[in-house]
Amino acid sequence: MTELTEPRASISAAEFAEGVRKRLVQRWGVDEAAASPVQIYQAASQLVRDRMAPSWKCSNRRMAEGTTRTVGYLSAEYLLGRQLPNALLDAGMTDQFNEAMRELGFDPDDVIEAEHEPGLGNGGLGRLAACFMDSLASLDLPAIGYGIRYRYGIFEQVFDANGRQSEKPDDWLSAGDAWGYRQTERAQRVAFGGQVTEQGGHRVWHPAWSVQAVPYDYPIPGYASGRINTLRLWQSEALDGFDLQRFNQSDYGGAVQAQVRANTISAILYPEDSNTDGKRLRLEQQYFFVAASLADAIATFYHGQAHPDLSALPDHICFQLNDTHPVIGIAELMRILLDDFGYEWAQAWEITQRTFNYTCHTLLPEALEEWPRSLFAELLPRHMEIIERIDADFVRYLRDEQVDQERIDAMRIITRGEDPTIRMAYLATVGSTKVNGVAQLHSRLLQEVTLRDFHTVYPGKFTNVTNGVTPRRFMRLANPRLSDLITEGLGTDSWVADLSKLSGLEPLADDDGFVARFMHVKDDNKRDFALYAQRRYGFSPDPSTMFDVMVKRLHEYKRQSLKILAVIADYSDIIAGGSDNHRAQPRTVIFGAKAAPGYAMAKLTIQLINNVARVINADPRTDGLLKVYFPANYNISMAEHLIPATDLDEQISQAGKEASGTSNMKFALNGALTVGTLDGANVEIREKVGAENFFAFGLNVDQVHALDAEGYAPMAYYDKDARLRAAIDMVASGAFSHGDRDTYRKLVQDWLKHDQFMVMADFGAYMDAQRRIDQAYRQPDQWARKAILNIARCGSFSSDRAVEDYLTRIWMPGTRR
Ligand code: 8GP
Repeated sequence: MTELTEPRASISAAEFAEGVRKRLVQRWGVDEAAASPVQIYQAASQLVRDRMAPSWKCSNRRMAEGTTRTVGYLSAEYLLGRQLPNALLDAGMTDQFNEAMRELGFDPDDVIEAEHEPGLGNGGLGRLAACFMDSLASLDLPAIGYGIRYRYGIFEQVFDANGRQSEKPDDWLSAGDAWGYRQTERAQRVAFGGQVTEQGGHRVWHPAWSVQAVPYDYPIPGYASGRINTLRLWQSEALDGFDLQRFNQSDYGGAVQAQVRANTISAILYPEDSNTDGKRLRLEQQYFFVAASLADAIATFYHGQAHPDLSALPDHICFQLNDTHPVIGIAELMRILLDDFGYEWAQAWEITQRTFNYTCHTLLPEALEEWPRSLFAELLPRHMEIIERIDADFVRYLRDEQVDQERIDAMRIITRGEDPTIRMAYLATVGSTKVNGVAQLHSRLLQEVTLRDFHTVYPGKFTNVTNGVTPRRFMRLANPRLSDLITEGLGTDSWVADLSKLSGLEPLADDDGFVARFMHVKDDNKRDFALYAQRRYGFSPDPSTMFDVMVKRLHEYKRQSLKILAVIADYSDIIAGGSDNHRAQPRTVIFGAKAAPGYAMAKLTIQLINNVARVINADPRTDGLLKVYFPANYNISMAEHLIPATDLDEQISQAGKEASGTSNMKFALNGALTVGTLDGANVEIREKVGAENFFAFGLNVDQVHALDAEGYAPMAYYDKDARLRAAIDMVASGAFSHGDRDTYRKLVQDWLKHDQFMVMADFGAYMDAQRRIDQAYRQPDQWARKAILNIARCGSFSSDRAVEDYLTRIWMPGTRR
């Protein structure tokens, strides 16, 4: 399949096959003739894992005993994607695996696809965590990722006959866990509730109940580095799981009550939190994994010491807080230092601040977590006291700095008033050494808007690290054809570990032979995707059309509605037999998006997209011109098939709302061109690839602010723009709801009356950009040239570079590697 070289492992295909056979017999008593692809996958994974074990042990020992500061990544999400292909690549066993599978009578792709992808995350932030874990190991840096082993990951999305989203539990462990090692002896007790009393001048917490946090360790192999780091995911279990007495009294429910309660904590990712019970559960989850992780880190670096010198903790490990979910860790470390080890407040605070750093991933005020004080005090009374003291000290500090009272009130960690809340982003900012945003524009806006007052008080705290993506998964594994071509073009495959080498491709953008080969690669990838879509989803996009793709979480700020309105406007033009200017450029528009289960507007948008697709695809007038598909359940595996086949990538959020985006990087590195607003990392991508190789459109941040200030009136755009009117009228008329004019009324009303994210204002510019895109696409070799330049100039969007930036700016400032 691929001609690329890998670090070669000393295993032959025959040995690989034999190893699989042996495990099939040992585990299930079957041979290959009787085995299912899932069993073959399990056996192959076990073999790879077993072969990693010695290096893993060695990396763990080097981490615990070495002098290099370990990175502790604290994240509620890890969107890992399938493990087997990545592990095979890193261990240099892909070829042997492929051959062994064929020898056993299986298609290697079927075995790879038998793995149920662990979807232990929601979106960008969770995938970023997975990319960083990969890069840390590949750069041979000691790191440990901490998170939760959710019993059910991100929900499985299904569409009903009306195109509406519903959610099914993601039972990712149903066939067993091929990669996680249960580590019962490293279990930690995590306590909740109760009271705090004063005893001999000390505050003593008497918790009301506890659970056991049991870790499962997942290997994170580095690419060609030999290092295997650990992702440690905690599972919540009851301390005394089963009450035999109650069972014997026929109270069967009561007998497992503690078990059920404890299991709930790690049951699902992001429980719905519109009510207090949901909120409490989320807070329990956060404290659960953070408390277990801190205790585990101390056990790792101070193994068995009765009087550990925790002033050296930040020299052993620094914790990166991946957004606000783990921020309770700041109060927990304070509690450990004060209560468990008797440190004075000042020293404890100094240690804590040196141990933590915080990454913010959003600009939406509503995404910055706050906890009701009452709930917090009930669940974590001692932590509440600690946060009160942190808040009081902070206020004193601000007064000393002559900050005026109004600003002090605005900055308090605990809000005033009737229902006070704890602002976790503020606690994170005060309690960390460094705070970073995830793209230049985002970091600037954090400093100037979202956390402006904090930036004024602590200017040195703030920095930027632009996100990155791993070239192993998103190029080398997802796009073997392009990878082969790049390797041939550069004469080496060292780019896989050093993506800056892609710049060597730049001259090849003018080489007709190379350009032609690139176009072949893209065509073949599109054909592959068409086959995959046919097999998997039952639709078959025409590879001779432009593949125009928008995949990401469904959120109003990301503006899927802008895209679907443009599609409807084109459709309306087609059926009106209008200007055939754009009709010369046939397109296949592909959406992928999950909406949060409680997010009504997002769900309505999904319903609209599905119904627009239904109507357009059934209308023969669109044949050969326009088709729209929305495969359900977008996830990493779908991304790996779709991104390499994409011609045009849609990154059309309202400027100032998308913190960074990372799919924009994946698409550009796979030779898609971007149509995008000047938002998040789009700005940097455009700078790198050159304005002529990027289709920018729409209002920039300053223009958005100005329009807001002067009073935004979306209706005016509707009145002015016939294309927009045609599209909205069509939705309102019931064209996509079997004639029912009510179905999308909320959406239509919102567009015309409210339109928080200025879809109307950007519509005209967006349509114009699409016409420029049509023009450009009609010169395929010029388009390909632009795509090659995108690849050649995007090497800095590797997560290896991002991790290096974290290293020099945050984790080990002053060091150069
Ligand atoms: C995302 C941002 O939306 C995206 O722009 C960025 O690329 C990515 O983080 C990685 O930095 N943010 C989230 O995923 C996020 O805020 N998730 C919280 C709701 C859980």
